[in-house]
Amino acid sequence: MLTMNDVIREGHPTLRKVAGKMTLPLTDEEKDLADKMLEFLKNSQDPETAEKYELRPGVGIAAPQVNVSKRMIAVHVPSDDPEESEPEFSGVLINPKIVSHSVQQTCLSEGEGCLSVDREVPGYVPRHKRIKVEYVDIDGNTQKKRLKNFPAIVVQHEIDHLNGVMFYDHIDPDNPLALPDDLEVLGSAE
Ligand code: 4LI
Ligand code: NI
Repeated sequence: MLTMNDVIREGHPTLRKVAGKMTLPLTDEEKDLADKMLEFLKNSQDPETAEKYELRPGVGIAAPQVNVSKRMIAVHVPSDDPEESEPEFSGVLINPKIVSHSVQQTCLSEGEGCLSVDREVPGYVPRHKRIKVEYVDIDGNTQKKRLKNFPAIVVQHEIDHLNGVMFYDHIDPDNPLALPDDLEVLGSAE
C-alpha cells in the first residue's frame, strides 16, 4: 500500500516537471499504481486506517506526487450526504484533458490543501466552476465527464500536478483574498 512516505513534498524537482502522456494499454505495474493511488485516498478518508498509518486525508492524488512522472490522477470525492454510500465522483483518470470549461470561476472558502505541501498556504485559488474532462478510465475506455464545484476543483488541482503547477501558483501574491467579480466562494456557511 501507499503511505505518506511515498508522497514527495514541495521542493522535489518531479513536482515541477511536465508529466509524460501514458501509452495504452497500461502495463501491469501502471495498473497496480492506479489501484494503489485510489486505495490510498479511500484509506486516508477512513478514520481508523488513516490513524493507523498516519495518512493525511485527501480526495485527489496525482502520479507525480508519488514520483512517477506520468499523466494519471486518482480522485475520490465522497458524497456530502452522510446517508449516501456512493461517492460523488471516484476513479482513476488517465491522460485527463479539460476540453471545455465555464467562464465563471469558484474557489474553496478555506483555501486548498495538498498532500505534498506540509504547511497552510492562505488564499483563494480561482478554479473553473464547471469543466468537461476527457480521459481514459482504468478499463481502457474513453470517458467524457461534466463536473462542477468541489469535484471540478479537485480534478483541476490534480491536472495541475501533471503540468508542474502547485495550487499556490494561482494565489494572488498581493492580495491572497482578492475576490474578482466573477469569482464565487464555495463551501462557507454564509
Ligand atoms: C477527513 C475525512 C478546511 C481547510 C476546509 C477529511 C475525509 C482546507 C477545506 C476529508 C480545505 C475527507 C480538502 C482539499 C481542502 C484546507 C486534497 C477534508 C479531505 C477536506 C479533502 C485537492 C484541494 C484536495 C475544504 C488549507 C489534500 N481537500 N480540503 N482542499 N477531507 N479536504 N484539496 N481545503 N485549507 N488535498 O486545506 O485532496 S483540491 Cl474527504
Ligand atoms: Ni496537490
